Amino acid sequence: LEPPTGSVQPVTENIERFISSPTTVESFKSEFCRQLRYEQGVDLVDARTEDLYQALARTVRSAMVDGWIATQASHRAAKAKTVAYLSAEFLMGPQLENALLSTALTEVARTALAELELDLDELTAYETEPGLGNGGLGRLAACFIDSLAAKSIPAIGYGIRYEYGIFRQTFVDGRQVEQPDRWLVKGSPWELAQPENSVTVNFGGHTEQYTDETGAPRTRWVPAEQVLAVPYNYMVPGFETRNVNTLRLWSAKATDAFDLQIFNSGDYESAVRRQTVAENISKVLYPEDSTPQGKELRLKQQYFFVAASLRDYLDTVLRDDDLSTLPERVVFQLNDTHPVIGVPELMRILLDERGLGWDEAWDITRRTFNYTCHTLLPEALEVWSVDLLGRLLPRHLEIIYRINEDFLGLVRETYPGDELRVRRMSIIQERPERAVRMAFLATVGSTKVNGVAALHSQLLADKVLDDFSALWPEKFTNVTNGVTPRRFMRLSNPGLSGLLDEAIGTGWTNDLAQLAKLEPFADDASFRAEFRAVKQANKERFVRLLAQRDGIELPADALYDVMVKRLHEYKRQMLKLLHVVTLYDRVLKGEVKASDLQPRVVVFGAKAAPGYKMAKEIIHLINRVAAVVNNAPELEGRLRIAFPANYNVTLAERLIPAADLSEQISLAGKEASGTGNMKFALNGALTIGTDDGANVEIRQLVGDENFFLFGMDEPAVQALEDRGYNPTSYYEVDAGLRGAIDLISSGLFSDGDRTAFEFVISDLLYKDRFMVLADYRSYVDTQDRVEVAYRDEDAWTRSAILNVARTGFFTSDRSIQDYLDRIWHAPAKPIA
Ligand code: F58
Repeated sequence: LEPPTGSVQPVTENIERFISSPTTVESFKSEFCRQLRYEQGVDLVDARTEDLYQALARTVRSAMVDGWIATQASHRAAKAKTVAYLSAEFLMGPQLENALLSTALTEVARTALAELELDLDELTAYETEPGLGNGGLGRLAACFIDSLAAKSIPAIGYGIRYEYGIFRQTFVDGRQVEQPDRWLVKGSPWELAQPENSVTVNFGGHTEQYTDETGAPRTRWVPAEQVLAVPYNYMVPGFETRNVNTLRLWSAKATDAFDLQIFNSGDYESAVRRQTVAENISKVLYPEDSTPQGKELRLKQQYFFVAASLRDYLDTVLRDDDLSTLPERVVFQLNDTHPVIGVPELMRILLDERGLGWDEAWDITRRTFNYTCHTLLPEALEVWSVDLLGRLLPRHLEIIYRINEDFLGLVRETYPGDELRVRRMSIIQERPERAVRMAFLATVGSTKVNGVAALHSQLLADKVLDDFSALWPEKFTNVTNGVTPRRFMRLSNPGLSGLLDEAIGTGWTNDLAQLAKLEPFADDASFRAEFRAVKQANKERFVRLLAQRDGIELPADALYDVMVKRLHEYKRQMLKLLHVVTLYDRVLKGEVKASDLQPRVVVFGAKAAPGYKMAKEIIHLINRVAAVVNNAPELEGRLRIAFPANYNVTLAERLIPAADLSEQISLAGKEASGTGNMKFALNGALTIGTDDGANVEIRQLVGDENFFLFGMDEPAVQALEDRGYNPTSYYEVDAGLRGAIDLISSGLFSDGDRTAFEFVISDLLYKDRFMVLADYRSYVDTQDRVEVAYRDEDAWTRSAILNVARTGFFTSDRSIQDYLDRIWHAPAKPIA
């Protein structure tokens, strides 16, 4: 056989004589019917919705393949510098509409389906989203890969293909009950498995010293266990570019070698058990939002996907290239500390497999990694016990020790005699147990460290990592988060999008700064009326959805007051609930007439980590308050609480466009950034919020008069903490607060049981770590101002329009540009 010669070009031409991707109504119909018949194996007349959806999704997927193949070929040929975004979570949300938008096939698909007497919207609504993330961090990764593609940056997302994503939340008697998220049972039409590109990942065993051919002392890792990492590719199409990037998620499979070994011994049961153990690695997403416990499987997951990703990049993209140029070819972005084990892994590859010396290996490694931190809560900073790490990854532990030794040498040199500082900065903590501080390892092993909003980055440098920023001030930078306007405006809010297109043209979708052109329209009465009509229509759409999805009946004519985010004490859902109970209490006490209340629908959406007791108690309390308030005759239907179960990306896309008021009420200094806050503002909701995370920047941009600020700022929080915080004192002096708390303790929401919510209430009164009671008065007074402001329709709408006009900054396209300018320095490579 002749070896293949010549360029890629003639081959492509040949292939394209035989096949073409569906771009017209006719070819779309034909591909759809082909998919239905030859891939699904059904006839149109017998097809179930599932068959139709699968066929449609595969048809749209096929329209992305040419761009995908061309993108890979072009980037490989150009040896383009690639951004490799390493993230344990990618919370992608539904794919169909986004793929249609990016391929500009929405209308083609609609018409093609209509000609077959099928309805595109019905099939779109049928899709179940892959929930491969917990919340903000995972959703941010999804927005970032969207923007990377839109900006034609060579990029690849690396993560884990969890068999079970974030649990499906249900409520039983008002309590959260978790159901497994079996998103893969019907198969995902969006993935392309590539078992031939599987890589082996090792665990356990020991290390050995030996002398190589040149007589140099070397170390090798002799692992005890192997797992196969099987890649599944997802195409990430860019908006208004032909580029299609890749998201590569790894699935764990037992290796043949170890299967066979046990199988041959006749111990079938243990062969199966061993297989299960291996495949457990990618079985389930950790829903932990609170403290990381000693979770061996979690560390295995982290190493599993990082080792597979590094191997994949080095072997398939770089192939035999000289690794000394690695920092010019790739940048590994660490999305929080979950992938930090990649730092010692790259060191191991360079030292043990490629034979580089320590200094050169360290120089390459440090120049290749960067680290994004997403938290300020000390308990959320990952540590891995030396014991566990040494057992699972003995060679990595040795390397970490050596990194630490060199690093502490530098600290001692810089600060002679300051042993306290050395202990504070050590990558290894000694107490309460010997453990590796992953955030420190990430900081030492990276070129740049960034926080996710201006305030967060400042607090990172001044508090959490202060010793490190003193040593390396130039290492620290900020990149304020952003959200993709394709999904969270264009797709989710077609009404607003149409209005924007007419007013300022269509260019805003990938150049969100253009929203500024909307500013003058805030003073245009007829535009305001149209804007209001869109908001009203969005509420009605949401009301219809909720009736159908949850059987919840709501009025559309009300102020939509929305708090959606993970349930966490620092986010303070309790503060929102105390406000609701206060409104009810005022009516019960006759201080306010129900008929004077501004009709308000309070929407909560929140999942609690399954092991987080307080969060689950708060969910229960919200549901019990809702049950009473929603049926209280005294309120005449003017105050309603809706808590639809299982808040996810799909629901967010319908709910956010309907919101009037966005609740961003974390204790100042605790929310790193928030991204929901951005989505609401961009969809014309006003924010009631603390001076926290990205709220700070939102308020600066929209102006004080278009933002409801309340509560202590971070220095005030710190001062109160230093003085000694006593929550009970607030209860004692504030009658409104006392009224709300006493109402909960009275048993009114718990069938007379006065102890039902003691766990929550006594914590508030005697601990209240997140100072709910301290901010209560300011919050409730500000809510009273909201109510007055909302009644002035024109002024409110004006503010809402200005929120849209002034928040273009929060597109993830801008975040990505900031990463490129400050950290990645990878040029765009649009394909022809
Ligand atoms: C979030 N973190 C921050 N972590 O809380 C939020 O302020 C920020 O806007 C967002 O990241 C994006 O930067 C977050 O979502 C997690 O979900 C972790 C997942 C792994 C277990 C621990 C929580």
